[in-house]
Amino acid sequence: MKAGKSTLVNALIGRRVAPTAVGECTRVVTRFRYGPADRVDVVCRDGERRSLPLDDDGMIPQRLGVPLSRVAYVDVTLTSEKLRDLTVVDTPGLASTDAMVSARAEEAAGMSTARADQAAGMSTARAEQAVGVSTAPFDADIDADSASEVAAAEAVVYVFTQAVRADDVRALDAFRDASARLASSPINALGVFGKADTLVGGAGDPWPVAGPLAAQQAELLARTVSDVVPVIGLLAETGEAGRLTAADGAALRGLAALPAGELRLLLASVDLFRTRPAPVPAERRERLLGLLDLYGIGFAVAQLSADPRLGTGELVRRLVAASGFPRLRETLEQAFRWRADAIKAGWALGRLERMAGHTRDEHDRDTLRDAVEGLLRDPAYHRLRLLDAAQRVATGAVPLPADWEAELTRLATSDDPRWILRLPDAGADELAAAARAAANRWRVYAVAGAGPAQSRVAQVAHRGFHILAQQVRR
Ligand SMILES: Nc1nc2c(ncn2[C@@H]2O[C@H](COP(=O)(O)OP(=O)(O)OP(=O)(O)O)[C@@H](O)[C@H]2O)c(=O)[nH]1
Ligand SMILES: [Mg+2]
Repeated sequence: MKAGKSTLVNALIGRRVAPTAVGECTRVVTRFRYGPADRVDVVCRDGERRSLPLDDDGMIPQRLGVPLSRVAYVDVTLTSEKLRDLTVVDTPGLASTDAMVSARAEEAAGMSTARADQAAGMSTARAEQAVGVSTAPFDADIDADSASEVAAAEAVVYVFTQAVRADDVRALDAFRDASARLASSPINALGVFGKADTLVGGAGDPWPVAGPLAAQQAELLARTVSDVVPVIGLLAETGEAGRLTAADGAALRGLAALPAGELRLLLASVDLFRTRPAPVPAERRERLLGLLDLYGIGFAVAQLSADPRLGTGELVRRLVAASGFPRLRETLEQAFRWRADAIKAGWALGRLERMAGHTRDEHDRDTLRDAVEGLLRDPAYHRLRLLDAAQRVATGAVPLPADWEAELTRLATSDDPRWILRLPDAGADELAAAARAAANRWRVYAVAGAGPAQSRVAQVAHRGFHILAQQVRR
């Protein structure tokens, strides 16, 4: 909750469309996809659709005009190029167990707010008043709408903050539990350590802490996510959505011209930044806080001090680079995208098989079955089996020795034989020989020593390397 999910969604879309105000909770599942016109449709549980205009700021309106309990999801189509081949789903936050408890206690005491009443049925929204008191960041009861959206997604990005700590076993257990129920695994899920800038006070540099902390979280969550990427979503949103204006740039330049000592005082805390005398009006300062927060302001001012002629466009580029966001987007685009095709193909095949099972007409049924069988024999289909096997191993359901697991994961998640076989400079012959050797090793493993579950996985890996050896030679 409040980890910066909607802010990241806006950065991915390249527009500020999802509400992210401090008090603003995401209360319904919102789907963003490409369309010929900007359009917000509230889709009700009974199938009714109601169109709404975006509000004056170009954002999803606060009031959906339908009681939240009736809303299945909000379907947003945008002309944004970034959505051409990507659909992004924003879900309500997973509330902390403690926050839930205190919210319920509050309700019982008759103190529940109108907002909480409005949100009846959306358990995650009720904890709003109690954010920040959590010791466990994940709620055991993910609301059903979020759960089914996430289960249907080809990739899942979990956004959390420093709440997932090495010593917080309860938090980690809850997280693993949630991930298992959402059918996500390290093969398709990524962790984002959000709001990395808020780790250290004031405008201090968070990266020396954020990097190692994220690495530690990645280790702890190795059975749940493939990696944990630290991100300052706010800087990414401001940059990607083009929110920093020339006037903002001018104000930052004004601050950069201040004596170093004065600047240090100004950037020591949000309060000081708001109240100390400075050549920038209070309103503009407030705006800068909303766009960049203290670390972002400090970063921008430092860039401008070092190079007073720096243009606002270049400044924005540097802010985005400093946000850690490019690494996140690259991972999504490269690692997840082609896997997404394999996963979609798997669903389609599953459906066709079921359809064949239900078809009465004999001729139709045979035609369908022949087609499906033809596809199953295609070496390309083996990729799906590999993904499935790697997924079972990655979640710990089928334990394998670490280096065997790593090899299987590489085979299942890449089509680059040099990377899979860890032979970056090898020629085709050497690669083919290495792939054959790997295939043999897995065959031996499948027959000897391993249990039945391991054996099945090993057979899939064996065939995968066999296919790889053939492909390399071609
Ligand atoms: N300093 C800082 N603030 C951020 C960052 N990302 C988001 N915020 C702020 O944190 C608040 C909550 O962000 P949201 O994106 O709405 O968080 P969320 O996870 O969508 O919240 P819920 O949907 O309510 O669970 C907003 O005021 C954001 O501007 C960040 O990287 N740094
Ligand atoms: Mg949100």
